[in-house]
This record gives sequence, C-alpha cells and structure tokens, in this order.
Amino acid sequence: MSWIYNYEDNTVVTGTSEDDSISNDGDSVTIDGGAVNDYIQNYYGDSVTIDGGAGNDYIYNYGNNVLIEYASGDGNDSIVGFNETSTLSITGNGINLSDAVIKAHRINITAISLKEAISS
Ligand SMILES: [Ca+2]
Repeated sequence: MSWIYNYEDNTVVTGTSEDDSISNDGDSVTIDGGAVNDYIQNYYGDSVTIDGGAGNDYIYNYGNNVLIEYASGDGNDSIVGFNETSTLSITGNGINLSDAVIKAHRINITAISLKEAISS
C-alpha cells in the first residue's frame, strides 16, 4: 500500500501499480488511481477529476464540482459523497447499460446524454 498526500492546487496525482491510498486537499487536481484497488479521498478539493482506473476502487468525496470518470473494464467502484455538484462520466466501447449497476443512497443522478454507445 502506497500512501500519497496532495496539498497543492493545479496538479496531477498519479497512483502507483499497487494499492494506493490517495488523499487530496488541492483544487483543480486530476487524480488517477491507476491499477488495482485504490482508496481515494478528496477532502477539501474543488474542481477535481477522479479516475480510479482499473480495479475495485473506493472514492470518497467531500468537495464540490467533482468529475468522477468510470470506463468499462474499470472493475467495481464505490463512490461515497456524490453530491448535487458532482458529475459521473461512464465511457467505454460496447458498454451495455444492462451490465451497469448503480447503487444509490441519497444521491440524484441525471442522465444528460445517452449516445451511440447504447445499442439496446
Ligand atoms: Ca484503481
């Protein structure tokens, strides 16, 4: 387990090839968890992009205007702290919404656009 702490604004935080615990307090930060199972905590960072990458990742968010990116093949990610300013982006070739499981507890999800990726 690698422990990574970021306090800087306007930077990129990249996880290692092993399990990471990434904590962020910076604004306008891009966090890429990378391979395997990561534990990503965004505390006071606003305008943060979080991509857990492959593996089963846990994402805890307390900031605003956060974009969480999920691609097909990324594994099973859990997101806590998705709020009314958060955006969830789901991408991937041949992604099938019947394979997607979104378990929600006290959040609202609005589908803004569903494009050609959906075939059924
Ligand atoms: Ca990961």
